[in-house]
Amino acid sequence: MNKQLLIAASVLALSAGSALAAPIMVENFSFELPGEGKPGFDLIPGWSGEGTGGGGAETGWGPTDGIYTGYCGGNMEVFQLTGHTIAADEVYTLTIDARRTWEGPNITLGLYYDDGGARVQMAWLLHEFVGGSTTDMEELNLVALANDTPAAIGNTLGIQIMSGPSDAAWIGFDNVRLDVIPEPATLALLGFGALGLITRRRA
Ligand SMILES: [Ca+2]
Repeated sequence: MNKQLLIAASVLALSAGSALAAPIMVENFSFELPGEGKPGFDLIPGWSGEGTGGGGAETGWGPTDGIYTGYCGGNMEVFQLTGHTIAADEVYTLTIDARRTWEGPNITLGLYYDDGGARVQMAWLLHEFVGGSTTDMEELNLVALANDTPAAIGNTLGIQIMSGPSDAAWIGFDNVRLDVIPEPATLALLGFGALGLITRRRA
């Protein structure tokens, strides 16, 4: 193996971490279903809601995908268990667009693992909305490392959206995205695969 090939392989391996982030499916990520009326969380595929403030899906309020947004009052936890099993060395990025629709002081994004039906939080991001009684949609990001929560490994990954403490305060959200960067062993295999490709092309 010559030096040029080694350099090419190293660059590929280094760039693989960001380039190969893979999406994890988020069911009804944009709150477009069921697509009629103003359903509560008990009627929205993929999502559940618990708490006293209520909420669901509605049209308007600045959707960043489609025509519906999710919304809730205070003291609410909106959540979805994905189909992804947490593996060692994985890195997750949760991205959501969110706003204050009426006096909602803040939003907390969370990633959790399912422990026999209990939601155990792995990582969270508290964001305070700055502006008037309503604000525009803004993109929020939460990054979490599987290895920071060893008990999570082998369990299923979930998404949480939580609202602030006052029932009479409302937030809106849309376009929930979740990505995973593979563990280094997978990256190494991909790097070697790319190296093999280069070698064959030169042969
Ligand atoms: Ca939407």
